[in-house]
Amino acid sequence: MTYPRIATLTALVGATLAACTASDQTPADTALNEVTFHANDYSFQGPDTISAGMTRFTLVNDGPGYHHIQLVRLDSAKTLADLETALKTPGMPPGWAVFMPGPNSPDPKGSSILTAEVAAGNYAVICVVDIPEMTPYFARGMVKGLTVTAGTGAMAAAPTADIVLTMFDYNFTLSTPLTAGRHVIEVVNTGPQPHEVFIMRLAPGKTLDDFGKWMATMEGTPPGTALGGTTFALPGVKSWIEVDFSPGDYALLCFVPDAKDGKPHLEHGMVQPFKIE
Ligand SMILES: [Cu+2]
Repeated sequence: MTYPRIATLTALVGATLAACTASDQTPADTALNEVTFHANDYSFQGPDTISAGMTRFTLVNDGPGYHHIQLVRLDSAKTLADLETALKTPGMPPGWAVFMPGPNSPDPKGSSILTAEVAAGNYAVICVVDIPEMTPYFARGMVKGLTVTAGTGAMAAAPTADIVLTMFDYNFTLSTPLTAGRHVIEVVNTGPQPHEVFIMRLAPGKTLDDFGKWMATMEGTPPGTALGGTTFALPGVKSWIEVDFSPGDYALLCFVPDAKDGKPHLEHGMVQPFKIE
């Protein structure tokens, strides 16, 4: 089947990105940073400045659309305006725009949580979701600046995960099967391409095909529930997501456009159905 795009980087088809440099060891806050952003059609509300370090992002989706957070570190003294200009150009993104994962989309009126290491620098918080009109929401105003200042000490420890989810070309593997209840999942991209994970739970009797068709219009009752995940992560990057699972049929999906043919990775096999008993 052909899926419409969601959470893709339409402007970045064919991109190959420089290796992540998020681990620049700037001084960080020793406590876990807690940061909340709200998203709606079409803007973000949240802090303008945070401290560097291990940061737990809570994304509250005020809806009505799907929204997520893609962090983009702006190196070389580039600005939000420079990024907005660059994103209008198809093809390889400039090397100064370093894409880092944030919480992927929950359902409207839902929330999703992701923890990641954030280095000092100037960032953009953007939403790349583009359904149903296929215009990425960052082009409609979902771009917010975020200044990350150097902290004062060693960085807080990463969350303790009970499962590791590995993303690679082209699938996902789990260190142990997921079970009902709340899990802290370490998500790592072993590449070579960038990947994301979007977690969805299908409504009873509904299929992924139903979900793909619904995304084309987003009209009527959705055939499933979005449970977050991570947005676009470069090879080598880790993040930690917190997800509650109840019994049902689920899938892990990657919509990142392929470097070779531009098709979403799920069309290359990056779709992993699973069941929670
Ligand atoms: Cu992928």
